[in-house]
Amino acid sequence: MTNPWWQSAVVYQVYPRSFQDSNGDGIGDLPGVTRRLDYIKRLGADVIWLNPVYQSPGVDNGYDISDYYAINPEFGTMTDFDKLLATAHAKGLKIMMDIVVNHSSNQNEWFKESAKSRDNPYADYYIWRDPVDGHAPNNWGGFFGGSVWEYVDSRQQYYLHSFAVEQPDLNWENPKLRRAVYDMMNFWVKKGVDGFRLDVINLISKPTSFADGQPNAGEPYADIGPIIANGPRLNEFLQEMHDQVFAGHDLITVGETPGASVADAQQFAGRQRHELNMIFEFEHMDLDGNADPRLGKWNDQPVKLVDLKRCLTKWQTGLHGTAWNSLYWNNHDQPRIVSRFGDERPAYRQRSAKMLATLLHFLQGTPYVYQGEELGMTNAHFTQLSHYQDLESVNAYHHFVDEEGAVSKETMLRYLAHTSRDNARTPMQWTGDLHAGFSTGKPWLPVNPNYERINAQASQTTPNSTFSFYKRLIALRHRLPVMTTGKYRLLLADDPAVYAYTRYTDNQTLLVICNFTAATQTRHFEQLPKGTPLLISNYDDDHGDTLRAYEAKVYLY
Ligand code: ISL
Ligand code: CA
Repeated sequence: MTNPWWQSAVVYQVYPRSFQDSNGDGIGDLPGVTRRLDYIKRLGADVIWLNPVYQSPGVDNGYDISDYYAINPEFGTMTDFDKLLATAHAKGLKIMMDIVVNHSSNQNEWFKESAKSRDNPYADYYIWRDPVDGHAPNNWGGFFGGSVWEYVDSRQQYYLHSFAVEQPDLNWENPKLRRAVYDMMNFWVKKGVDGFRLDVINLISKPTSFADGQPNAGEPYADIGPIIANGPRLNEFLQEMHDQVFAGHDLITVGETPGASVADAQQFAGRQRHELNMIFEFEHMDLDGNADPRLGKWNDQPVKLVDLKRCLTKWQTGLHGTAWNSLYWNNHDQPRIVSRFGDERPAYRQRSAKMLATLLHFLQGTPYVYQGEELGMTNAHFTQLSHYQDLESVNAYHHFVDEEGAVSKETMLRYLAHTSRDNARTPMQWTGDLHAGFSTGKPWLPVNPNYERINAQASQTTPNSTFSFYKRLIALRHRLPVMTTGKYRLLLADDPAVYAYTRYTDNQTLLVICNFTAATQTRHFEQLPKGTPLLISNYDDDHGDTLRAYEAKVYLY
């Protein structure tokens, strides 16, 4: 069986708002992306995942869509989109759209109609419930804080919103809604897009019972995430979507599935299941959660290497031969990996960024590179709440500091600096010039002051840069089938400092060795045949059993 193309492809994620501004309004846009396609091509990526570019009031930076058939004027016009797609295709780059169909914006015509009355053609496009004893129907709490229920006078009912109040959940039980979603997706397929990233797609099938959940101690609401994830009709809906949209097209499809287990992935992204090609799971991103369950993701703790090994190993072995995963350290929702699992001190930043890249790119799955990761871009280090724009961060601060007093102001600012989504969203650092070459105007989110040192121009003119290292890793994936197909075996499972593994087929082995510390380590790998040359390393030479600070090296034999 030959492997589908997307198994040996590399995806580059573009967050259009922060990538390249073309008209000086401080907001990245589609002509900006088009202008930078050669950069992505030079890196060697095959596919671009474009975060949502549809018309949106921007409450959640585009994840609140008011018109699925229109481009956000801040980003340009449909003509600009068509031009981007055509130019990308001419350069051999594919474009993957971000589709958000668990919810829409409350400014979407569908919702405006739905809210008017209980009997109009859109009445059942959203999830409406009667009040219970004059209150919200249950105690579910949303991803961005507060109750998931919002009362609307015109219907005298509540609607459900898993995320912000302005993001009402669509009612997938309604076949008319599903038809409308597939029609919309087919509109984009007809345009010639090459695939979809499906936002929180494992939340679309809601449970049959809307009974109260169990809140964490001291919290008024029960976290809706686990309650609505992997609902009873999810596989049916995904297979229907496959039949109605994907079938007969050679698309790349990835489902964002927070909370998914290995067994879930074997369904959504299983061979011959006709659902999705692959998923984004979050287990390795959730390893550094706060010990206090109320605080969830908000923390400032480093991850323990043995936990990371256990987690990645479970997925590598669990999915081998049965399903396909995506590989990522970063996206627009996560802090920068070099600040999180690496070491951003100037002496170690590039070294550790390359080490992390090595570890990830030799695993089985489709690698995703988030804009700026290939430069070793770091966290933003914002020091005041006013620096943040992300509603999740701002809501969490108000909730934990002002409402609950769960943590002090200083602690919460430290948590935000470590974890906030805005760490990933500061503008792309292109040059050492004003606003990092991102815009001639004032950027919508401050540029990281380290742009004078860390930028694409500097990275591309230095032979040993993080950029050129990513370029080499991507080229290797295209050249060596063992990176796509090889089996995975973890070595040194309990070692707290060194992550080592092999990938192997019947006649080839890759040995990957990564020192996760700034200290020198000594490890002996007896399986390595004497004299085997390095395939790739973040140092110029090989010191054998001695591993220098953040050293990463790979052998092929
Ligand atoms: O951001 C998160 C972790 O900090 C997640 O809880 C995130 O909200 C979840 O993974 C869903 O993310 C996606 O849908 C959200 C949107 O805000 C995110 O940007 C998007 O990636 C709602 O559409
Ligand atoms: Ca602009």
